[in-house]
Amino acid sequence: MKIGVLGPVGSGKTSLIINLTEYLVKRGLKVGIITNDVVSHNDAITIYNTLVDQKKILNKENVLGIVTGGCPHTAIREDPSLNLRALEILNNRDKFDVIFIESGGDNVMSSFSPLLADYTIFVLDTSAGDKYPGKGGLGIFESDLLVINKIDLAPYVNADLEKMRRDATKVRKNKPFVFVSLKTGEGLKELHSVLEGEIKSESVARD
Ligand SMILES: Nc1nc2c(ncn2[C@@H]2O[C@H](COP(=O)(O)OP(=O)(O)OP(=O)(O)O)[C@@H](O)[C@H]2O)c(=O)[nH]1
Ligand SMILES: [Mg+2]
Repeated sequence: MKIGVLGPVGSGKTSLIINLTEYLVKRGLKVGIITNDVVSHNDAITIYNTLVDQKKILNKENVLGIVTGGCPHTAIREDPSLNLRALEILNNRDKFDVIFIESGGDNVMSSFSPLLADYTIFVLDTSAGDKYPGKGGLGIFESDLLVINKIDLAPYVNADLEKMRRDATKVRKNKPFVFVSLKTGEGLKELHSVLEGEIKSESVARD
C-alpha cells in the first residue's frame, strides 16, 4: 500500500512517518520510505538517523531521498516521474507491505497523483492557529485522513480545538480526521487504529 503524506512546511510529516513506521514494523510489516525535499536530503537523513542508525528497525536500503529541485507539488502530482522511479527502485529491492511517500512541505492545495498514492494523509499544524481546517483547500478536503497535529501547542497560540473539530467535520463531510500530538502521544491510539484498518482492508482487496 502506498501512503502519501503531505501538508504545510513543518507540520509534522516526517515525525508522523517515523512514528507510524515504528508502529507498523513492530507489528511485523515491512515498510519503505521515500522523502521529497526541495533542496536537501534533510528528511531522509532524519529518518535514517532515527530508524536505521538509532532504533535499528529499518535497513538503509528501505529509505530513499529525492531532491525535487523545484515545486514539491509538481513532483507528487503534475510530473511524478521521479517518485515513480523511486517506487520502482524500492519495489525491486524488496516486497513492502507499506511504502510512505513524504511530499516536500507545501500549501493546502497540494494533492498526490493517484499513480503515486493509494491513500493520503494531510498533516496540519495546530501551532499555525485554528483558521485551518476551516479555510479549506484541496488537500484538506480530499485527503483520506486529516491529521491535526501539535495539539500540545494549542494553548500557546489560543487555538480553539473545538472550532477546528467543527470546521473539520463541516469541510470534510464524512471523511475522517484525528487530533494528535506526536510529542506527547495524545491521539496516537486512534490514529494507529484508523491506519491499521485501512492497511487491512487494502490487503484484503488486493488478495
Ligand atoms: N510540540 C510539538 N512539536 C512537534 C510535534 N510534531 C512534530 N513536532 C516538531 O515540529 C518540527 C517539524 O516536524 P517535522 O516532522 O520535521 O515536520 P515536516 O512536516 O516533516 O517538515 P518539512 O518536511 O520540513 O515540511 C520538529 O521540530 C518536530 O519535532 C508535536 O506534535 N508537538
Ligand atoms: Mg519532513
